[in-house]
Amino acid sequence: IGNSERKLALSNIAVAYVAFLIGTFCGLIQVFMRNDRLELPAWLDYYQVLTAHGVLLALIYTTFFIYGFLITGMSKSLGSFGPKVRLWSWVGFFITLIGTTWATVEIISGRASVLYTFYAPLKASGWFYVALALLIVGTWVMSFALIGHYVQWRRKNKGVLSPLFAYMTMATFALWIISCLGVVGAVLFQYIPWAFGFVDTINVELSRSLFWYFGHPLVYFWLLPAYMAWYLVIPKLVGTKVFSDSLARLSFLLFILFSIPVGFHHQLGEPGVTDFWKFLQVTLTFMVVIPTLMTAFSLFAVFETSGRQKGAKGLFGWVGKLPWKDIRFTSLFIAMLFFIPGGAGGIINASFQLNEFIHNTLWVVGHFHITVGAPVAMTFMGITFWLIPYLTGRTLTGTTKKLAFVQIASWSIGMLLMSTAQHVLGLLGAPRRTQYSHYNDNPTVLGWFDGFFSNTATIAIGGTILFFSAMLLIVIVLRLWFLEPRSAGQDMYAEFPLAESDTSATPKWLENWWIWIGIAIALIIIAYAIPITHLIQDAPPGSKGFINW
Ligand code: HAS
Repeated sequence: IGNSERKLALSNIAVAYVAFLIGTFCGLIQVFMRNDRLELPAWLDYYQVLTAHGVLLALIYTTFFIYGFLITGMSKSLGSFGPKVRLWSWVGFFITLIGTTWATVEIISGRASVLYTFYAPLKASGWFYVALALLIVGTWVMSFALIGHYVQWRRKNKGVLSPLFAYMTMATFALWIISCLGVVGAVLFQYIPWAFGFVDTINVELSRSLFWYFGHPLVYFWLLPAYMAWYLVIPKLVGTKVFSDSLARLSFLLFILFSIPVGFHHQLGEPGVTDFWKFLQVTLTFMVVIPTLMTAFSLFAVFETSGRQKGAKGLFGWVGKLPWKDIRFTSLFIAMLFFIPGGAGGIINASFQLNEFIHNTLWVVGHFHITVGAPVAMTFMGITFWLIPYLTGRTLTGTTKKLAFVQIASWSIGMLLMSTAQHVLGLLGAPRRTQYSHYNDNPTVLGWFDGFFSNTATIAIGGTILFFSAMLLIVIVLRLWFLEPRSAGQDMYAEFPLAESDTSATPKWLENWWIWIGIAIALIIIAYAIPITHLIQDAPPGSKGFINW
């Protein structure tokens, strides 16, 4: 890929890992505070640290890493960027960086302790919301630059299906751009006027609904790049092709359709939205499970095909033929394993009645650590092991490879301990988003901390192992960036492993974006138009309307 794309991708990855470093440190502070083992200095409080932890890891690490990965893959699969694409990608990167830095300064200085969901009536300084708006605009500029690259390629290759990596990138951007409309609406028309004092009140329920219109697809914005690695990198590593090109494309399309009109499943316990609309969105939530099951089917098919090609016999003989010693593979495989309980937990969350039981408990914290914190984060770690060498021209050698195994193993153990304890404590009723660990010594509550997995000490042990693993990852990143030897020619660790995908049987209509975006918009209107109208019309006096003046 071109030099400019290399620098651009590396710049994104560098910001991602700076955010990762600070964010994981905040995580360490977090687990000890909940365990009542740490007193913070007066200028720092629990919510400041929790906000920094959530924003830096869930929003900033993921976003910058995703762009680093997608920029590299788009350049690899469609060719070098033209001057305009290059220029706008850099412009987008700098806008996102300014937004990010500004938002982080607001959080660290204590002016935005509103958590990553920034629910009203918690109020941050107006500049925090301006910074968030910049962050999103920056990602849009980068996305549109890459969409421009794709459009140019399609003009030059009329009637040809685009390479699978580029297609999946476009689906991810479609999902991202449509979903951001909700949060952009809330930030521009509700939070900014309210936080700067132009209006006195805010329509709280509307702001939450607009947030979750964005917030749920946000989790698939994290997940889809991981799926890209599962669909395209894994078959290459196990020595075979993508199982089915059309299945892969269809599963990404289904995410565009079903990941957005489902935000109410985060608000099942809230007033203001009638059960009918909640039920409709819960039903659509179950539809979004289908593309994941398709992905699991496709990956098992890849594992089995490659195993059989290597002579595996019997029902599970192929397991022994998988390349376990290749850390690029092992890290992704463990990431996928975590998604089995992670996704099962998601189904529990989305079940209307069961949600009452787990909502606002530590269970939800356990859930998102074994979805975004394990399947997504560990896939990004697995990608890091070859993406940085690919971009810096270095390679992954003996010591760093061993460190990478230790890092993945320790992340898995830490996450297993921490998230299991979070799930169990959540079932026992321990609330989320609170610094109080002993709940005023309430006798019923003290019983929560008896067992090994119903104990905040286990969370703290898991969190400490995770922090150790995170620091190891930073060491690996630095070694891959600056210290590892230059790769000599054909080096497997300095390659972008992209599997072949046979498009001969793929129907062309799968790449007619207007049809799919049109259906997605229709579904969004069906699921949201009436309840949002009600939220505006029925708002309590003093908070009527969108902007409330
Ligand atoms: Fe979730 C809350 C429902 C998936 C992240 N979720 C959250 C929050 C986050 C989050 C961050 O319905 C907290 C938000 C907050 O701060 O309040 N979630 C779901 C459902 C799914 C789901 C139905 N979530 C994710 C993913 C996330 C993520 C993915 C991040 C990346 N979630 C909810 C709900 C809430 C929620 C409610 C609100 C709770 C509340 O009340 O507050 C589905 O997408 C899950 C589908 C997945 C499966 C698993 C099948 C998997 C298999 C294995 C996969 C293996 C493959 C490879 C593909 C059904 C079968 C095969 C190879 C191997 C080696 C196995």
